[in-house]
Amino acid sequence: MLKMRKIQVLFMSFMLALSLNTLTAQVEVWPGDANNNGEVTNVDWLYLGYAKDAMGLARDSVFTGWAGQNATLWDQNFPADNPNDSINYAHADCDGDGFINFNDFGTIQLNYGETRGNAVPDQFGQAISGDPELTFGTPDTIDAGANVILTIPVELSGPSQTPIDFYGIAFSLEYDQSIIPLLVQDVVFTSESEWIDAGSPTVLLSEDNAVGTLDVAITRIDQNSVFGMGVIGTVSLIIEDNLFDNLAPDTNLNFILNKIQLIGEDFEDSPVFGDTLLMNLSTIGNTNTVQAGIIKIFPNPASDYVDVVSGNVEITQIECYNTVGQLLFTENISDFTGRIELPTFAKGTFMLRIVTVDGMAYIRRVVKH
Ligand SMILES: [Ca+2]
Ligand SMILES: [Ca+2]
Repeated sequence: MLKMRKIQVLFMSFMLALSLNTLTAQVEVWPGDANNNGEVTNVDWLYLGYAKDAMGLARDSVFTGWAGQNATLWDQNFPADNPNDSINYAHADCDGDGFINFNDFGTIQLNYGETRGNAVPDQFGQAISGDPELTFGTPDTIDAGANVILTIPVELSGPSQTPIDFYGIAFSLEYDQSIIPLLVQDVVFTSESEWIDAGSPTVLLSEDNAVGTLDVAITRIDQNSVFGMGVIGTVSLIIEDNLFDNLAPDTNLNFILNKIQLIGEDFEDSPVFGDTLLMNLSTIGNTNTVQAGIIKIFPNPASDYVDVVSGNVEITQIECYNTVGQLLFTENISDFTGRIELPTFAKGTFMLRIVTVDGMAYIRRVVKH
């Protein structure tokens, strides 16, 4: 009888262990939250890049809505300093089909910015002397006419300009949301570097104009990092017609690079110094080819013609471009005023590049209606 009781206890213990084991093999996955911190951000993009092409158990249904999904743990975990903190690959299979591929990157874009209860925001290490830095390069001149664009390179380098081990990077570009909406187009980031060789499908951009933030993530997907340094992309601003008329000349246009997470071959993230770029509109005007408020055009919008009037310097030439930068015509003028006839033009927006005798050029946008 006693022996029977013992066998019963043993059997129940076995069943309990079995059910516990089954329980621990299950996990709740929120589609897009690849690092399981409760929010979908550009950092999740790095986890997908690292785990790209891995395979495991599919969930019962392929579902990408923002709701917790039951999943079975995969065999693989992301590397972590403390094994207890390691995150299972099941979280990176955002759509639950058993493969980590570009569809999962799409799920991050779908659910970007979503949060669930008990979210623990992504952590960004504090850089100290000797850590890599992400910096703004020198803004390029405004190339009047063909492309009325201000470009700012973004560069990544190790301490004292040494190469770094690069697999992926996530960062945020912050700007003054009260000024940027005055530009024709929003802030654009283009990843165009050969040394990181990330390829366009692996670049995430998510802009939030309300708070003035552009989140960027770039990751390789081949499980091999590269050693290098240099430009990783370019921030571009397309300047609004009368930005220089509407804003005080001493207005500052500021950009900040922060919330940076850089990972290398071993998935270890290293703290990275960010950067701040303070640009003064008057500086942009002086160092480039645009100055504030000296040239006026009217009427604008226009139907038949536009008059261009210079306050104190003679106009020598007016060039007219369409919005993709094609030169439509050039008018030679030797006067303080000039008239541009528009009757043969289709309705739309045109850019005028007005050159004055002192060699300056001024950009004005004209709308034909
Ligand atoms: Ca996350
Ligand atoms: Ca998947």
